[in-house]
Amino acid sequence: MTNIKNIAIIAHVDHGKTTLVDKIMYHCQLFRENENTGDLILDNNDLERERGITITSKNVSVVYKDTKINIIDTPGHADFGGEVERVLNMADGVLLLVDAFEGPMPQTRFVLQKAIDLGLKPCVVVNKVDKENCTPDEVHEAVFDLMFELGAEEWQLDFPTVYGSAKNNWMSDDWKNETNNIEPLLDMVIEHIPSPKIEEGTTQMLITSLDYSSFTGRIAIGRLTRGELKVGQNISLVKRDGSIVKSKIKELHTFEGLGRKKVDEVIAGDICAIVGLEGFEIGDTVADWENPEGLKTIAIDEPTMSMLFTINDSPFFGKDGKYVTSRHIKERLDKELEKNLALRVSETNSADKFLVFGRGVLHLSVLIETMRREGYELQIGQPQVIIKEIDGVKCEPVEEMTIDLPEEVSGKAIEMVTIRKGERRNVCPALDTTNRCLPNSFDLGFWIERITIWAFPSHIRIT
Ligand SMILES: Nc1nc2c(ncn2[C@@H]2O[C@H](COP(=O)(O)OP(=O)(O)OP(=O)(O)O)[C@@H](O)[C@H]2O)c(=O)[nH]1
Ligand SMILES: [Mg+2]
Repeated sequence: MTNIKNIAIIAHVDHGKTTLVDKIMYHCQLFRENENTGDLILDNNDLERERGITITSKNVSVVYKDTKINIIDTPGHADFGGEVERVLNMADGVLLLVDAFEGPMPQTRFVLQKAIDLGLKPCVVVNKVDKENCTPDEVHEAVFDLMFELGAEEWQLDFPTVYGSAKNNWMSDDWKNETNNIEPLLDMVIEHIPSPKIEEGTTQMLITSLDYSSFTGRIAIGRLTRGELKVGQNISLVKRDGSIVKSKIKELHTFEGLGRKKVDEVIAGDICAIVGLEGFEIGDTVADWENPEGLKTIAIDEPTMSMLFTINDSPFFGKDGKYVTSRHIKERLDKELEKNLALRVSETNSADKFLVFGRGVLHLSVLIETMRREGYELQIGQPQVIIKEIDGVKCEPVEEMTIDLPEEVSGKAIEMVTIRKGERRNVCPALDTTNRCLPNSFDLGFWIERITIWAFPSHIRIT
């Protein structure tokens, strides 16, 4: 049996996850010498490439020293945090990337908390040590403090660390000692990430992710924790509510390199994709036909924001797109619901209007832009935050924001934040960083005024 390691790469947005996966793939020779595949290979859809961010998590696998390493590249933006949380269920350990200049950021905390709670082994990568004025040792210490604060157990606090620059293709045990490859990182994975624990018993696979193909329909993805899966096997699907639906496996795939390979059988511990299951949802368990036992199911994020999608009834009707009717829009939204898990759509009292709920402005804007490019024409309303009542108290979603800017212009930023009911959490003059916690309604107006802020002769970054 081949040895398997399942790892997820987690970090705050832009700390270099996808760049690192590129380098791992090159090192493990997924490409021919003369093949020029470019950068950020996994950020493969148009919007990901244009925005330079990862939107959906992706699975790839490489072979290093006779071990198959399944790697899950995750998105760093907070709107997609729920997706990271879900896919962590497929991993036995995480590579936590931290920028050697910025140190741990809000999303580092969020994803690390989830990994610790799931009992995953963390390995730390202090990345971007090529940046000027970076402080890798302090960052390492800050990561330790953060883990301690988040309630990590002793074996998790005893994490190994490598330092390096994913961009410049090197990793090392000591950041002052530059190497010429990323082997120290791969060796760390082999040595410290536990192999999947396989228990005795009948087939069990938690569906943690899904894919969609217009030929075969929805594809269930997860890690086989127990037993085996074979093509043609009859299985039971244990639904979230405990009910059982019988089904059959048409096709099985495991991850190989950048793609998937059709296989006849999957061994426990490996991550696989199943084609042909009827009516499954994320969080269902694929289990034995006769003695089905469900696994603990997983939560799906609730939406935090809504927008009204309407047909274009302005004088510019039909000028921009070719799909313009409410039937077109409804069909497209229904199709999106098949694969976009955090999305909800509700009909309104008008047949031309749909209320679309999502995880944030970025999440919804990605959908709108994708639809526009596909030739849909629609009007959208102002985004509205969703107010939820918890124990009789009205609550609204909050976001954390970090602003980096020189002290002399901080007054204006503080004023803008305060007007929008932002609450100041931390001001850190040494790093020129102002860190605030804001209600979600904040960022709607702020995106517009941000353009004004850009006019300052300084650097401002909103995360
Ligand atoms: N200086 C420097 N820049 C780096 C390094 N690694 C990555 N970058 C740059 O950081 C930017 C973000 O890199 P990505 O790999 O897209 O980051 P990511 O963590 O995948 O981002 P999201 O998926 O959007 O969360 C890119 O412009 C990279 O070129 C590094 O080691 N040093
Ligand atoms: Mg990425």
